[in-house]
Amino acid sequence: MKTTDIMARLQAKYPGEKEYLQAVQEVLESVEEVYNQHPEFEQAKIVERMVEPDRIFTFRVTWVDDRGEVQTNTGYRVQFNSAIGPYKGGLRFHRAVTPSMLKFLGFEQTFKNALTTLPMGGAKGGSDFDPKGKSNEEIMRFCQAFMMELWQCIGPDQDIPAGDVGVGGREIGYLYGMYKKLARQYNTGVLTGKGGTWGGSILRPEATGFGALYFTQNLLHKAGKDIKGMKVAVSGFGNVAWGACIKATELGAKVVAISGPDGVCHIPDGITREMIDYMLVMRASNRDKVEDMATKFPGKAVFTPGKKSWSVPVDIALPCAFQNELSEDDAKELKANGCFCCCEVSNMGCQPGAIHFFQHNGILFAPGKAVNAGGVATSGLEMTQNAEHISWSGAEVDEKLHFIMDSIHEQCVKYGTQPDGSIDYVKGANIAGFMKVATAMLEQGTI
Ligand code: 2IT
Repeated sequence: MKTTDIMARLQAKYPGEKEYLQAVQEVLESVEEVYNQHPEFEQAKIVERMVEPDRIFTFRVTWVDDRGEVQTNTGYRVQFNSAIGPYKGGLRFHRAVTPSMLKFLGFEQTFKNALTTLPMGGAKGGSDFDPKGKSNEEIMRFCQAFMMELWQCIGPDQDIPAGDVGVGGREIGYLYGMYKKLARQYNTGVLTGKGGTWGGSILRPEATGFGALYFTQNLLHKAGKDIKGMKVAVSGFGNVAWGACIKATELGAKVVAISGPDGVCHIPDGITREMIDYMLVMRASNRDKVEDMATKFPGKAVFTPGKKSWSVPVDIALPCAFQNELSEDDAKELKANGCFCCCEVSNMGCQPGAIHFFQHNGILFAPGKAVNAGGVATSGLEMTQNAEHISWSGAEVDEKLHFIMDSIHEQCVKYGTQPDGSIDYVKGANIAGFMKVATAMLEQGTI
């Protein structure tokens, strides 16, 4: 396999699918050497098969807004790979959603899910619906209209969606309500991220952020450091940023920045529990403005429009928002301000130039598919609880999550340790996930 040849073919076939091509390139570069040591992979054309989704459902979603006007959006479900289990992955509602974005996310999800140690294949879905400024009733009507098409594609042993950007507990509730009505199936395991009284796992909302901090702790320990007393910059103020702020603060770090599309909030004394709770109110408002934090906590949070969290001097950067949110220039600014570690919590949050800069300038870096895998791992734990018709305590879920994050870190170390003793977490995560999926595909024959 030659990465350049495969990329040239994919670029010609899918011109303009920027995010998808970026994600594939990163994985292929990482695994090329190992792949070429396995002629049986080459013979079975594993890579050529693995970069193509199994199937993509595309559908029209029509709904009526609060003014009585008819609105039309496009919905998708990309079922990427089922080699190690049923399709699993979130739904993203965001105005910029395209097939390229969902293909990149589905591709990444396949390797991430393999890293969790649980039997889940990879998928992603969503819509170009923009939740910004929408009322609760509009959100409900959209979710119902979306499920009118999606329900035929999913099932608890087939494809299990969850949340992602723009889809949280409220949306999962509306989606599940409509699923039941259409499918007349009452197995709650068809979706994860549910409410606590109807099959949701304790700790699922916190899991992505908590898992990310467990991973960060492992990475720091391996490098002989501790998170206690560190200054941390987080981006975004959604579900993932929220969980990361809770755990970082609990572990003794100081979160001094959060951000939104409108700018950054600098919090010199560190985020408080009251402020963390307010992030939930901000998300539920659908205003998409981090400035609201500064309005609510004057003097404690200082808003600067048009700036990112990466402009605030910190020890550790945690991108928690969107793909490509951290550029090479941002990486340089972080380093100039003393940052020594970046754990990517968002999916593909760092641009390739930023990763390259981190890796060649002594900054510890770990990729999203390893760092944020605690979210989908806890979804997997939710599926187990649903299948057994039981519910575990928070302590039990947390212990399992912690164990899974430790194991993901170990896999990265196993496959990513370089001859000079340093750890390439990008390579480690990609090779570990790839080997598992490739081996399963090989064993299941040419399908
Ligand atoms: O990117 C992700 O891993 C998620 N949005 C969570 C997916 C899931 O199925 O819980």
